Amino acid sequence: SIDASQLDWQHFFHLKTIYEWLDKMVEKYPNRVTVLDMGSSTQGNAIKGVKLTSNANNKAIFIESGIHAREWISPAAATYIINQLLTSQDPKVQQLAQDYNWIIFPCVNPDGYKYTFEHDRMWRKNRQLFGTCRGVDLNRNYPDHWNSTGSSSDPTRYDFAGPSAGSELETKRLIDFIRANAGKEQIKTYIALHSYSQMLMFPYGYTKERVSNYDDLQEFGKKASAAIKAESGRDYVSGSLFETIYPSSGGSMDWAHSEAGIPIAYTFELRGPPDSQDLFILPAVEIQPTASEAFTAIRAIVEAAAEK
Ligand code: ING
Ligand code: ZN
Repeated sequence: SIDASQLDWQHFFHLKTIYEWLDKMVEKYPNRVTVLDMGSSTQGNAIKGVKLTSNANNKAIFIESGIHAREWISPAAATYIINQLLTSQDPKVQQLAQDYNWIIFPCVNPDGYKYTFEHDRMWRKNRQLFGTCRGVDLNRNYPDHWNSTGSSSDPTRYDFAGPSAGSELETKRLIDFIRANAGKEQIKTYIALHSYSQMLMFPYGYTKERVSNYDDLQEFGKKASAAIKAESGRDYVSGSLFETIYPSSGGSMDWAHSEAGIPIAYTFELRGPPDSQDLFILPAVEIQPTASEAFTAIRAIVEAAAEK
């Protein structure tokens, strides 16, 4: 087993190391951390996460990371946030760890993530086989207006929606977990972490129609952007996903909001590299400031929502 100090947020880590670190956190903080397992992926890898608890009656915040394999900053930011919630000396962070339960899955596409370390750094989808090619874009596979816009029916494409809505095991695992736990754990906030583009986006992805709580989500997003600006000087654009990045259907966020009834749902696009053609390859020195921006935005959203 590894020394937990190996996860230093100055390098990107293999799936195995991330999972060993999660186990280490349970050993170190047995009263506060439990390991969760959604079940196995298409290729038999576990989809592991943690729940950070201080009070069983707390409302919960759910963080989904690593749905796109090559977006390595996403799992790195998830472990950074777990570490902050467990170790920060900042009284405001300690308060958030007290007041909410945090359910965090650093890598919901473990097959794809492994593949980016072992074979192809730019792989995005899962590794399901379709004749001579592979992979479903898991963020186009969710059963909410599935494959209606901004996705493809062609398995060779990077945005292949899959053969049917919710066809992929990874999608089923996440849906089953949320269905079993959204009510029981009072999950009120769903955050999906991606890169790159510096955006804080809320539903919908599939239509320009406004969600019923559009004004709240816009307001919380603006507060989160302002908090990031104050921290690092970076500009993060906020708005609905359809209006801000591009129309797309079958994303986990739309499903979490519309089908699972989680009112506060965001997809963050974190930093890309300062100047490079490979916009998913963030230099490791950017992990800490980028992960910190993600946490700052989440804190701002949670605090703004609590004041409502
Ligand atoms: N962007 C997201 C993508 O899946 C997105 C944007 C989020 C689309 C949620 C649909 C739903 O394309 C990246 N960079 O992956
Ligand atoms: Zn992505």
